[in-house]
Amino acid sequence: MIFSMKKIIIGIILIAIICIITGVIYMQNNKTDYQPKSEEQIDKNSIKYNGWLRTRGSELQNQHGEKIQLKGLSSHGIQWFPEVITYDNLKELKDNWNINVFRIAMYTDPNVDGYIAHPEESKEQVKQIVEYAKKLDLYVIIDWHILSDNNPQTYQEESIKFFDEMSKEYSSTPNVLYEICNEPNGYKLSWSENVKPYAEELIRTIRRNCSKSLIIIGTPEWCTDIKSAADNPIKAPNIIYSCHFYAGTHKELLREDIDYCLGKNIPIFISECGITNSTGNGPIYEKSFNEWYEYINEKGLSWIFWSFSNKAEGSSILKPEYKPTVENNEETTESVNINEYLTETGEIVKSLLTK
Ligand code: IDC
Repeated sequence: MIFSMKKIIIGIILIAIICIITGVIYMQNNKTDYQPKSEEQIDKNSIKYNGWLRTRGSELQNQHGEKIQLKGLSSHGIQWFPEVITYDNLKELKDNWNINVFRIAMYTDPNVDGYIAHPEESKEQVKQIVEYAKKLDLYVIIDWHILSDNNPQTYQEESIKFFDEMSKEYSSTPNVLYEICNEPNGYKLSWSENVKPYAEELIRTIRRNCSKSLIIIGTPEWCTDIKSAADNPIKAPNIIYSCHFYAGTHKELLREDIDYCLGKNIPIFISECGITNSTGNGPIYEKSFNEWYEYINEKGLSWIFWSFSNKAEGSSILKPEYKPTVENNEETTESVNINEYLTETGEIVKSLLTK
């Protein structure tokens, strides 16, 4: 009797030991590097956190389905003002101006030395800026900046080739967003006949290489005829329509059109806006811009300001005297702080971005 009791107790102890050993081995094998972080430790502005952006209804969301607002600056034409787009300047804009997106305006028109005239050089410039953005954890928009070439179909073949190459190159880079035509315009141009078929073709091209990237679609009338798109939208996921405003030219009526689109679950992205009139020059319309700013934030829209350049015109953020670097001696150059060369426009925009 005593003998069998002993056996039972030894058996129980053995089973307990086996269970403990198995448990320890299981825990070891399932250990991951993931350390749950407290709310403060997660950088909610990082691309690691936000990842591929997407649209749901009229909302722009991060990869977790949380609403996200991008805000940032657009370059001027990279063929004209490339030297101000340095790594140091983008770092300053990210760290101290709180931008989370930078737009690369790559003009297309060969008559203004755009991509069609210099494809290789333009691509190199774009890639360089994308590299900066990757290092700085910034979203970046590759903007096919049509303007005086009115109809995006004019250079559709070149556009397909360009975006095919870019979307292959950046197929696993969530930083990169594609803006397939800056501002379709011209009295003969229509959404249904020209812009929409062009956009559908370009969406197909990009999607073949990258299923997740956000694609920004220009709308007629220099991106103010957003209602045409809302009334005949493209059936494809993760696209967003662009609306552009210039505070001296566009006011309440355009905001009503945006309301119309949002009411129909059409997402809108302000991929370009300015504080002057639509010429990009002349006086500053601060009051009107503030009205826009309030509206944008009330709706949680993403916005990008024109322009991060030192051209002598009202829309520029930097004074023409600004030179990005100074030479200290024959071998070293030092970058110059942009904040010492801000125009009135630059001061206003900085204060809004950092509010
Ligand atoms: C303007 C520039 C100006 C340049 C002109 C033509 O500010 O220096 O001479 O383009 O290339 C847009 C366009 C944008 C314009 C801007 C201001 O997308 O290229 O830049 N604007 O006119 N749409 C509405 C206004």
